[in-house]
Amino acid sequence: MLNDCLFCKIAAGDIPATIVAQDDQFVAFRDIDPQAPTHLLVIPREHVASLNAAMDAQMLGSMLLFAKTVAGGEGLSERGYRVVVNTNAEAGQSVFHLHAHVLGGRAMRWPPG
Ligand code: DGP
Repeated sequence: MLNDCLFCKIAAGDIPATIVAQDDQFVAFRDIDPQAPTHLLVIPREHVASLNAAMDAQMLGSMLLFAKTVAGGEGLSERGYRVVVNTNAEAGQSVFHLHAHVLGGRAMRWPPG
């Protein structure tokens, strides 16, 4: 755990969040500024700053499976959803603890903004 990391604190339960699923490796919670009717964040409990810093293929694969499971739990499997990993400045990453956005509940446009 990184002492000054917001998402490490959420994973540890030190900062409240609306948690929808968790296991020993990952936590999924509702984004504080939702961009779609369903907007969840999936984070690893382990501190990894961004996708650039992620080297553990098992963790990355399991994180994607976890995102799929929580999307299903939100009823999005059939109608569709989007999983987004913003990485560094031009992608708009604002919290430097790896996270996957799970967005759904409305039609998504392409290309993304
Ligand atoms: P990104 O811009 O990709 O780094 O996404 C960070 C997301 O984190 C952004 O959509 C807003 C969300 N967020 C920031 N602070 C908090 C918080 O304290 N609680 C929750 N639940 N979400 C937060």
